[in-house]
Amino acid sequence: MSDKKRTIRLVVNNSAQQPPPVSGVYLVTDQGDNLVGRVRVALRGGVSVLQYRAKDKGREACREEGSELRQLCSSFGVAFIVNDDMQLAADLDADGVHLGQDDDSVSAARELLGPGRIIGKSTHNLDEALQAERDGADYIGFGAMYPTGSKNVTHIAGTVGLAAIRDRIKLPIVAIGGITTSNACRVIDAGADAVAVISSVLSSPRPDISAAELKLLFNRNRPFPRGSVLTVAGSDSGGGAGIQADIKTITLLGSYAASVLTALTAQNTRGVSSVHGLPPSFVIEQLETVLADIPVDVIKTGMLHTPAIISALAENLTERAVMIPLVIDPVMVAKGGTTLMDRDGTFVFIEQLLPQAYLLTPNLPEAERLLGCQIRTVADMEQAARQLCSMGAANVLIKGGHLAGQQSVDVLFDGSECQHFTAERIFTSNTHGTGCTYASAIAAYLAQGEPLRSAVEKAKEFITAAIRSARPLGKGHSPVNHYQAALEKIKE
Ligand code: 3NM
Repeated sequence: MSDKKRTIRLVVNNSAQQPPPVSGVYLVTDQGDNLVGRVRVALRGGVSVLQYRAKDKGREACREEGSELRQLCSSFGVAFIVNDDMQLAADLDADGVHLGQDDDSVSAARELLGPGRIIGKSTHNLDEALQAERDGADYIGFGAMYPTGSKNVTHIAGTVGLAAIRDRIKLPIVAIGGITTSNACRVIDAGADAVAVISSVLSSPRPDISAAELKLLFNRNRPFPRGSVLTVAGSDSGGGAGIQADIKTITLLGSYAASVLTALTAQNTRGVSSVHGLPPSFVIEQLETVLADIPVDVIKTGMLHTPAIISALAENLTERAVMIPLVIDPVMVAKGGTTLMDRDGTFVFIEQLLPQAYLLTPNLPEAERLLGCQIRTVADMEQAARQLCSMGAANVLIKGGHLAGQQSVDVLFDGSECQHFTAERIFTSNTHGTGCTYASAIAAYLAQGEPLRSAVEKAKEFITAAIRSARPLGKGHSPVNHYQAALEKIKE
């Protein structure tokens, strides 16, 4: 494999340090129907290695399916590795082979496959891991982390077992067994370079989303600025909302911020006096120029201004081979009442952009406009979040700031259950930039490898502190206090 190919195939992070040759999301195939179709969707989420594990299939069927998967991996720049069978690996011109303890030796596989191929070995304890290292393997599989329905495992090494061998083993460690988006943080924190998964991605209703969530978690131990967020939004000349609020939030919380402008506003704390939109082609040029060079972990959108910009953005994002998780703040009306997304824009938004959302973050008036119904209670918010999910958003956070009551309750629906995030209600009109800041904080925490619930929880604390500490500025709605809120979060 050439150096160039190796970089494209295996680098899944943006650290200045050289990443290990096997890292990130290592997907192992299952025996279910439509495997190639499900793997294709998963690869869009950001997989770095695919292991073809064909159990109980005839030789010809394996060759046919394996060859389709091999081509798919090549088109995504994903390493293709065959489980157990080094002859099949050679026949399929695979990038490598993964060997069990009872399979062929590393040296036999190296001899058959030739130089530059990746050879992995399953291990379950320190002795096996050290032996694999001495034998010249390129990485080790290590498991099981947790009980699993995908294989009859007899030994649970767990994260404790992983942490115990981590410092003794120089090879990349691919942890395996029962890993999900909920427990993967513990596995990564215990020292895994990659997580091998079957069911949590391939049995997911959204394999792309599950893979993307796992991939983001690998940012959690990177140096600062940790992860990068691209915000696509309008400029607020007053500095309290829009791109300005986004960049302050993302930077103060410790991520890198890039920006694509959609429109310039003449604006202060009292309102928007005019909006000067940018040509959709120039919005896309900014987007393409940034993405061609800067590794972006999360895209956050705010004011998109025109149906043509929404449509051009949606089209560009759908056509990307690997998706970038999208946090969409459906900005529709400015605090002072100016309409920022008209009826046509709303229609295009619902049709084209909303279905691409990893997370949609409407406030109550926005959720009402998107659904054409009234939302009066927390139960209504739950219902609305479910409906917006059924329109295609993977996760929906409906913000309850516009409801009455001593508590401000936000509702997150993740496609299976609702969770509430509650904070004291702060009775103030100093709320300029609240929506932009909250969505940007969630995007930054996601880019830093926080799972969604934790990202929303931390961002809710951040926005609450920013509203509480807002200082009077201008004669209208004063902006929230990004700096003070960030100081409080850093001190925690
Ligand atoms: N090997 P899931 S556990 C193939 O411990 C395999 O060596 C394991 O599937 C080991 O992600 C396992 O669905 C199954 O738990 C992994």
